[in-house]
Amino acid sequence: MRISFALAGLMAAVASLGFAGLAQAQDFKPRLVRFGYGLVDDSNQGRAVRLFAQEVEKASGGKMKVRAIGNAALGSDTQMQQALIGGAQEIMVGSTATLVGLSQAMAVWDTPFLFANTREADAVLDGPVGEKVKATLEAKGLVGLVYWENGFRNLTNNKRPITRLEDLSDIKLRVMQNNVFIDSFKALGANAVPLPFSELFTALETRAVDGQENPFNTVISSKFYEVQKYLTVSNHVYSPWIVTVSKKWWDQLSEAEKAVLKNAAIKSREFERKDTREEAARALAEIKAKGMRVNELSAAETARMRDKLAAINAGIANSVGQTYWDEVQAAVRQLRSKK
Ligand code: TK8
Repeated sequence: MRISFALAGLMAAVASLGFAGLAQAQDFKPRLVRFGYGLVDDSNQGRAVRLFAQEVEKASGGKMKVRAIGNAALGSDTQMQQALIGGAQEIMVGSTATLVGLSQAMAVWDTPFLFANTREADAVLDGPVGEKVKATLEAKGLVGLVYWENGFRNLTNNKRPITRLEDLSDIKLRVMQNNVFIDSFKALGANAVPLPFSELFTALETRAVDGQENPFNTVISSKFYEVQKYLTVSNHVYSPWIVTVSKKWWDQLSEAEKAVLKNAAIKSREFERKDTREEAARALAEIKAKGMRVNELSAAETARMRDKLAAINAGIANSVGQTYWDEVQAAVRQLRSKK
């Protein structure tokens, strides 16, 4: 018993020291790590991928080289997931929402108005139930490392400011490819069109769709202000990103290599959330300066939206699994009761 405790302590020490500590050069093989993502290089996603790359290279003594490949050059989120599963790509970051086809449990994060603020999001995602949901990916051939912040989503469109729910009724709105998003926007009366993010800018530009919903950061980095006139602050759902690794590749790594990736992932998470929040805090001013017309959804209309969306909760609980649903709800309630 005592020996295994000592061993666990030693392993934790090795993990936290990384290459500079007890791990030896022979624990690392030369490895090329392709890290794909959907947004442009100059985005919160791109910046955090580069931070991760630097950390991994440093901690592996230059043995592991991370190549950051943005702009969906390796494919959309779902295409990259398949590449990871097959072992043709090592790492990616994308929306948890696009993983729902592989693991239904992931859809729990798409529950409208689940988190009231980022404090709740961080605590629940990084807590026990967040870990459990992340672990469901392993059976599908993916290892989830950490959640990053995509952020609270807001509506943009080309037709009109959304001031009442009814304003959505004739809007062709691009949504992420998953049932919770499709059902949510159908419940709100919009014409929900699922499309991969990599096709979104062109769809907006050619007016194949009228609008979309994403955090402020993405409206800026993807230059949606060039093709969208109105932004409505609705904060209708908090969207996480998740960093995932090919399990096929992960299983070939030494413990020291895995520890390097895990530590770099945690550092990238801290960096990414801070960076995203700083950018989001100044984003609205920039979006207005770019010429978009911004309005805030009133408290009364937000309440109506919330009520309409509550109608799909039972369906979400049913598809993600009642246990996950209940645990997430309990975790949120607990946070609210103790602050
Ligand atoms: C980027 C996407 C994006 C997401 C979306 O690959 O699809 O709207 O918000 O961040 O994952």
